[in-house]
Amino acid sequence: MNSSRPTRLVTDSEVSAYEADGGVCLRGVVDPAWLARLAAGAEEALKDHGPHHYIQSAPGDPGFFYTEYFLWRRLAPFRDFAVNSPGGEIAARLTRSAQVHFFMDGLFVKEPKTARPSAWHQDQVYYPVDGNKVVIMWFPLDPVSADTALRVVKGSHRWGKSFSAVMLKDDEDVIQQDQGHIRPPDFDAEGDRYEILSWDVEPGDCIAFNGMAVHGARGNMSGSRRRRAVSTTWLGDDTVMGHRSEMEVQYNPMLKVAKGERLVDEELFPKVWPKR
Ligand SMILES: O=C(O)CCC(=O)C(=O)O
Repeated sequence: MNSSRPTRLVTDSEVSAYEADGGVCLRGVVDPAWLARLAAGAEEALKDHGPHHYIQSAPGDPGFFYTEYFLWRRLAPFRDFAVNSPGGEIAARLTRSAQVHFFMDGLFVKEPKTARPSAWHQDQVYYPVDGNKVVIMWFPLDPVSADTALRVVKGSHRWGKSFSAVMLKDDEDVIQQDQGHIRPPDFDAEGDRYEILSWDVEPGDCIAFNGMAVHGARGNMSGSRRRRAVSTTWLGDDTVMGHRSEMEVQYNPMLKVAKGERLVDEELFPKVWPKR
C-alpha cells in the first residue's frame, strides 16, 4: 500500500509562493509509486474510454491528445489516489484549510509530436464552485520539460477577472460572452507584460495552482517522449456551490446542492482531510 503521507513537509515558503504567485512547484512531495499506479490507470483509460473523455487532436493530426475527466468515479487507481493519497493533506496545507474534499480529476495525455496546445484558461470558470480555496494539483506521470509541462501566469489568480471558458480542443467559448467574460489572451504573444511560471518536472513533483490562476500548456513536440499528467482538484474551507450559465453534463449530479451550500456530500465530494 502506498503512503498516504507526503514524502516531506510542504514548507512555509512554498505556501507563501502559492499564495503570492498563484502557482508553485512542489518537488518530490509524493511517493512515485502513486504515479506508477496512476500511470497504469491512464493506460486503462486510453484502452477503454470513459463517458467524460475528449479526443482533442483531430484525425490526421500528428501525435494524439486525449483528455478524460472524473476518472475517480470509474477506475480504482484514480479513486484510490483521490481518497488515500497525500493530496488531501497537501491541499490542506496550501490552502490553510482544516478540512478538504476531493472535487474532480482529469487525465491529459499528449503522445510524442502532438502539436495542439492546451489553451490558456482558468479551471474554476468551468465548474460550479465559488471560493478562494480551490487548489489544482497537476502530477506528471512522465518526466516533462518546462516547455511542455503546465505553465501558470504569475499572479493571475489575483486579477479579480473571469475569462470565458474555452474548449481546449477548438477554442470555442462554452460560457456565453454576454456574461461580460472575454476570451483569455494569448499570453505567449504578450511579450514581457506577464511572467509565465514553468518548471521541468518528474513523477513525484506536483505543480499546484489556484482555481482562478490562468494556466495552459504547449503541445508535446518531443519525438519520442510521452507526456501524461493527472490533474486533481481539491476544495478547502471556504468553498461553496456556485453558479455557471452553461455547465458540462459531467457536473450535473452536483446540481442537487443549492447555491451557497458547502460541497460536503460524501458521494460527490469525499472528505479526504483530515483522514479518517
Ligand atoms: O496538462 C495539460 O495540458 C492541461 C492541464 C490543465 O489545464 C489543468 O490541469 O487544468
